[in-house]
Amino acid sequence: MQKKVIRIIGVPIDLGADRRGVDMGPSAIRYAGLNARLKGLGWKVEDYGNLEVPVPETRVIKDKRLKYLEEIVTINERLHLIVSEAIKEGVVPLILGGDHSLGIGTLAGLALSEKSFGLIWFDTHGDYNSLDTTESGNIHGMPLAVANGIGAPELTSIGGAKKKLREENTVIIGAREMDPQEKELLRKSKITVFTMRDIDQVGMTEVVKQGINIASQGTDGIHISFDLDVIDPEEAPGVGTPVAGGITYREAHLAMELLADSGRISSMDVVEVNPILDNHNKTAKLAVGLICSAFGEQIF
Ligand code: HAR
Ligand code: MN
Ligand code: MN
Ligand code: MN
Repeated sequence: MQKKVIRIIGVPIDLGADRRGVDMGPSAIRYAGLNARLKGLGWKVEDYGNLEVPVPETRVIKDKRLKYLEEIVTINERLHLIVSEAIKEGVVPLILGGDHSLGIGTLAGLALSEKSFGLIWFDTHGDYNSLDTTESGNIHGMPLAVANGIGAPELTSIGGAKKKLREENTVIIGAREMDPQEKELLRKSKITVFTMRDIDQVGMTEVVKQGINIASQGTDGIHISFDLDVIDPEEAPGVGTPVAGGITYREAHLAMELLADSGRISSMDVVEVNPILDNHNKTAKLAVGLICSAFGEQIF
């Protein structure tokens, strides 16, 4: 990877999730030493600070099937412009969440540029709920579907009417919990899903190699959307929605190291860090380690 500029964009949003606390994620990740570590790797780091996000107590939920829709639209409208500007300038956007609803803005921003991107979505969840399949009404369970043109028009139209991802270049890694109807919807797509079972059976190396291959066909780069809840809660307790049986600390690092080796990473989201549930900022520190591995840090 050619080392140049990483632009950090904090999005302290928890309006897309029920459990409060992921709004503190960007602060926890910076506190864990992100900027200095990246600089130490030879990157020029531009920190754009955080987007302004309203506090839930100042707002009302208007539609229980799409909680805080208007606020989430406003934030993602702003985010997508910032991301597309970064890509146009040739810098690497690194978006710190916040809940995964920010993926809507990131992917819309990437789609605005003239380049095409493959997508690797590390997550316990499919984040592929539509208006009809969601059981929670939480928008952080929807971003991948929205990017694929499925969902509330207010969300799918951010950045224009077209689809924001190429299904055949999109991969989910680490899935282990999906809503029944969400699963059906995802099966109808051309998105490749590597579940925990696949990782158990063939190993992380093989899964990531295949993932990189799928995400690279005919694309200019790969966007990584990394939801910390993909990691086992023993090692990443500070996440919005912990689910047992996740990938290990080492598997997560290996995945980032292999992606770094590919030289194809062009942007990254790191989401769902919840400092309230964390143990002395352990999960944020892990997030920083993973970001650094993705951006070139090597053990030896
Ligand atoms: N599928 C559930 C829902 O729609 C849970 C989604 C949880 N999402 C995240 N992001 N934590 O992956 O509400
Ligand atoms: Mn908040
Ligand atoms: Mn997610
Ligand atoms: Mn998740």
